[in-house]
Amino acid sequence: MKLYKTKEGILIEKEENSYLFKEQDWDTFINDDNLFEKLEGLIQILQKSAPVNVADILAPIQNQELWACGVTYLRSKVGRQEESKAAGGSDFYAKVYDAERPEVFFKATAHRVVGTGDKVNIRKDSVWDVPEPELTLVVTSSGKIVGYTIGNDMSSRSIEGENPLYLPQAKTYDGCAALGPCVFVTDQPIDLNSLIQLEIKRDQKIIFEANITLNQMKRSLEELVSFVYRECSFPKGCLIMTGTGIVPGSDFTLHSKDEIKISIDSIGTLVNTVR
Ligand code: DO4
Ligand code: MG
Repeated sequence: MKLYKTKEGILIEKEENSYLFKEQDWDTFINDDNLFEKLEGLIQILQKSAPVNVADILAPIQNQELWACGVTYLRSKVGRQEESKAAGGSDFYAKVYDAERPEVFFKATAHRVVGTGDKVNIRKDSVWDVPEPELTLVVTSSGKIVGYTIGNDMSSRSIEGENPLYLPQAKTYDGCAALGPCVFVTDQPIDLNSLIQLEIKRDQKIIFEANITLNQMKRSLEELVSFVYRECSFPKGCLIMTGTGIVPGSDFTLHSKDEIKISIDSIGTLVNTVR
């Protein structure tokens, strides 16, 4: 089942049918360990509605914090080592890839996040920017993964590469993340053979495309949740980006007006343009 946060309310989509649940508080609705069973129950009693209107879709976040994990795929480790060689950061990335404790960092609150169809941002003080396509977990206060969405962890490689201590500036700024289009809710763990695909278009032409399967991730999803939840409570639940396995080559940087499309099997496609 797919769950959309929309301007009209919360829309549940199951196979070809849609059900609109109006005037519902997203925070209360989503922060439910029995979300899948709740949706199964609701579609028995709700009237069918019109299918989701893409222009009405909002980012699936309200008062949840958005956290992110890093260097969870080999490609991310290698890309980061390349960009930080001059700053001597190379060792840190090799160590964190192999360490028991993963890299986790605070990414944003809803205020800095956009939904599908909206504009992501690149910083004016950055000269090297990339999107990072990431499976993103929807986690309740108790630490249960109840859904999956698509995330774009926009990143400044020039700032991050200059000094790894600049990570918060490379990662967190207005328009630094996109989430959506929906939350995929299932009673089974997501299939780790699912493909993440990234396509970037400039002037209607594809200038970069790549894909990777989730099973290339070095760590388990539960492991990442358990580290984010160590000594942190999340009264409204939390969204967790799980890291990128796709890093374009060093000669690539995003431009204003580029279109970024990220697809993950079973979830859908998140589309954004650069402001
Ligand atoms: O250490 C830098 C950030 C890593 C990251 O965001 C990723 O691997 O996805
Ligand atoms: Mg990332």
